[in-house]
Amino acid sequence: MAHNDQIAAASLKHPIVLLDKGQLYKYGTAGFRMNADLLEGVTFRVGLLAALRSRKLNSQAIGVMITASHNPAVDNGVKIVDPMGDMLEQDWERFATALVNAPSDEELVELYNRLATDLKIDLKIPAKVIYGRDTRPSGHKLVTALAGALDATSTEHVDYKLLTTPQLHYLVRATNSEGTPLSYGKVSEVGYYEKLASALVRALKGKKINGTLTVDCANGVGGPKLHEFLKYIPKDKVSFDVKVVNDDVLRPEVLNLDCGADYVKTKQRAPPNTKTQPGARSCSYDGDADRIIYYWVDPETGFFMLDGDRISSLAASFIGDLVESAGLRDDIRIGVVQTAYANGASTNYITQHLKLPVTCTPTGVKHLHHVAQGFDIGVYFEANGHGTVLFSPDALDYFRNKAPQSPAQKDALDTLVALGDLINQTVGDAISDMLLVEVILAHKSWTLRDWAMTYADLPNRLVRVEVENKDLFQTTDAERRLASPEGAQDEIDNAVKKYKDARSFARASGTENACRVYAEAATRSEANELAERVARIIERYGQ
Ligand code: G16
Repeated sequence: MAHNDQIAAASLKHPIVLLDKGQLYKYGTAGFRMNADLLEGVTFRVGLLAALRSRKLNSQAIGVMITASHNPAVDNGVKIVDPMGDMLEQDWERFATALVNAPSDEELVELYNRLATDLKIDLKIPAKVIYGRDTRPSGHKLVTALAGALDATSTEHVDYKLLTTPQLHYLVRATNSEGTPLSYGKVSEVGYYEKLASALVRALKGKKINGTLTVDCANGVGGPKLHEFLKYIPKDKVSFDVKVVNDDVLRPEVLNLDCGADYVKTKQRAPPNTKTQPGARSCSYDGDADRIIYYWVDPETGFFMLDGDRISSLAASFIGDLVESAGLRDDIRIGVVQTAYANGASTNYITQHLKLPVTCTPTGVKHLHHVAQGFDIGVYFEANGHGTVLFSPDALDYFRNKAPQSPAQKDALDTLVALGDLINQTVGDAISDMLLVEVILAHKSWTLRDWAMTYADLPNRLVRVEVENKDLFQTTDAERRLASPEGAQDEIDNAVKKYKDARSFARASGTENACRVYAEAATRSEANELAERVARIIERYGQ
């Protein structure tokens, strides 16, 4: 059978590390993610699957991103991107898991061939994989392992080197749609910048972006990429004053260290090393620039955060108003997708004030993205700042081709078309989401304080709990309840009953070796107390 000897020989160079105590590698919330020392063999095997996937999908390009995003610098990760820039189809995650856990090179080759047969894949047709990595030094070694798998399977491959995760998603879609009526943009990093810059001008329609925006790039790949993007904004048309901070990619150990979106969201404070004017607009990206959180700090109010829920409701409200102004309220279905981490106040605001339906899915943008695709306009954000807005091809067609009945309708339709280009349609994208927020604030002439006035968050707290075996914790009801271990959910329910307007849940993280506990309640001290109580319950059951 084709490639057997090559795969076996290459696999010897990138051996899999067998995990202790018979544990298995798992394709988690965002692919395989762990200490980089364990990932060389994993990445090699992911390369084999990417090659199979490309051949299964008639030689379309498949993406592979090497990143551990918000995790510490010693970790890394690898995930597969499908042809339209979406995350790998979930059915295929088990094939990835099976290949990665094959105990020997012989069994790996055998499984590779069995998958090809079972999935009716013609191993003789061409295959193409494109890939990129974040700034982690371990990325070099993992890229070599990946290329080894692609060479062994005669797969054409393109190494885009350093990229943000959303840039890789963009490039995958652009590659596969090139030359078709649905072309997503030029197939290059420059194409990505040009597309966003041009859409920014069109979406702003001459409105002014006020003040300075400080952007904390988590010392990750977002730093150099944001600097690069800013060069493409036409200065004669848009004045956008950006101060980039935490953009040190030369010292790997500072990646995500006391900065970045995950730090800001979980600690509920600004990165200690960034000094801004009181009340000035700031935002933080995460390590691979697919998440964003806004905030300000001033002596009067202290720290105030505008997270993914806020971006979601801001975007849904603005886009809803545009659809109304375009006279399309009865034609376009807008929906919002959240996870259990969404603040209860945001869900109420969206359902009761904006009158839009909200669906709750398990954590992981792959779940939210899928549900959002069911609407004409699907707005999805996780509270941690990861999300985007999807416009269906029909909706975009409609906005482009509907004959406006008035100048106001034309304005609204033009802005909707521009937003369709400005917003990364493949995955959450910190740069693109930042531009979306800036455009909306400019249109509304809003400061962050005006934005914050739309509703009051319920005080909440997120706690990370290290346990002996996180796999004991299985959830149900979109992760809002624990199905096992038995008795744990009853104890959580009893704890929640003690507090006013309270809610809490626990789940195993799919990217870290830990459980996460979320709690919200009427007051900050109650939310903190409840989170601590539930964390103790999880600690006890996780032993
Ligand atoms: C990834 C996923 C997100 C998820 C986050 C945390 O983000 O893409 O959808 O919210 O992990 O997941 P978990 O709670 O399972 O650890 P990132 O930015 O780290 O790639």
